[in-house]
Amino acid sequence: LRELSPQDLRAHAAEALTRARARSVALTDAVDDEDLVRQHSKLMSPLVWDLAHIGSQEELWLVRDVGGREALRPDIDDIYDAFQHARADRPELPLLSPAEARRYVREVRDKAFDVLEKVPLEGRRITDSAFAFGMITQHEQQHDETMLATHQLRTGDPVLSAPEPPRAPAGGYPAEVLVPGGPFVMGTTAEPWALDNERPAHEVVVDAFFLDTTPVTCGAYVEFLESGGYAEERWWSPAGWRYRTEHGITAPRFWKRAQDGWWRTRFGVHERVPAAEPVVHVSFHEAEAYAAWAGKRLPTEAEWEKAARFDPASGRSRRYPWGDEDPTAEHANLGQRHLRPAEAGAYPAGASPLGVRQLIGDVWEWTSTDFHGYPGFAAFPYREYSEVFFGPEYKVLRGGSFGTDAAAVRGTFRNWDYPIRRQIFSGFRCARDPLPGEVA
Ligand code: AVJ
Ligand code: FE
Repeated sequence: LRELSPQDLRAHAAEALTRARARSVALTDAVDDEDLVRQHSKLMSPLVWDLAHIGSQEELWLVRDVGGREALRPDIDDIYDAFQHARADRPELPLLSPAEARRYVREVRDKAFDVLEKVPLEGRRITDSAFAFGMITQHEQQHDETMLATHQLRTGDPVLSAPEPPRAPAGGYPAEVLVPGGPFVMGTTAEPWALDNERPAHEVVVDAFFLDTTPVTCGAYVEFLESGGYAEERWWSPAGWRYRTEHGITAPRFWKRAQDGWWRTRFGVHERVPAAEPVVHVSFHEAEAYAAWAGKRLPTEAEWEKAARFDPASGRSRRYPWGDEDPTAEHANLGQRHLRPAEAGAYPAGASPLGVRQLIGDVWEWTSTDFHGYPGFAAFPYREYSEVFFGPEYKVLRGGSFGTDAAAVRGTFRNWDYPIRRQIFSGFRCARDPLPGEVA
């Protein structure tokens, strides 16, 4: 990783903040004020809460903490503290109006840019001044993905549009590849914007395993459905079966069976379920049941990261499947450039050395691993960022989705959620152990 000068760090931070804001503005300008203050689902905040919360975190960390400046709106700290109020309760709070929220985030941003120009800037460690700008950029981009999920939950005519993602090129590639056993370096110490839970780099030994070269498609998932997968307890874990039964789950979220096959709604568009596209909006339990039905299993988090980062030629862990270069539009479906996953097999330029595709972008991928800190974990900047979520209730997801920005995902990035959640852009791919005698 090259060392940036303070001037380059400033330019990079300013560009990343500006790009995040363009997305926040697009997502909140797409709907009217009534829509902004409405709660579209108990699982989500009103969009206007996300907007002002983005400003509030920026005020706390960049303006007050890094800049040492006076508070703009100390009176609203509590309202926009995610740990004080559950999402379901946020519509009842005395929120800033859409106009006030827009003005507030603009005022905070002006001050943050002033701080960026004036503070001495250093760059590589999590405790460096530059990290706070990276953290706040990623925070805004994470809320942009959350707001996109809220858009998916709203009803009414479509308000968002984007070009179609690239098709998968013709040409054969294997359905699965063998990832060699042995040690690799998991996590990172050197990646400047890596969050606390991605640190530190540490060696992990993984046994040889097979991994699917693409995420599981809607077409494959329909076979599971049509063969009665949701009616057969044997494919489901006890917790998964309880969840399926209690919630009356019969298909991925947003899917409906019609006379002529499966349909779904996607950002207000009613469309046929596309067979070639990775399945999205499935819970961990559904992913696990599908894998059992297919005679496979979900990868562990370490297996996923080894497949995404390990270069067998050098023995080194890379930043991304394709190398150390930041993602471009050729590598991965990221950044809300498209409002859907690309067909399985797309983005050949983003494949790993072993030929695993679409590890970054398209859909978040459920792993079988509970969310825990790595050996030597140190909470930064506060325990609520990730440490308070460590434990068996949360499963790790990897790789980012079409809704995730390049600034907010990398080979080491870790997302987490409850195994029942599926309003997020979640899919999966399968792994399996080698058969006896299959691996030398
Ligand atoms: C990493 C996506 C689980 O949305 O709860 C946003 C990101 N943290 N604000 C979340 C986050 C604080 C977080 N996830
Ligand atoms: Fe937040």
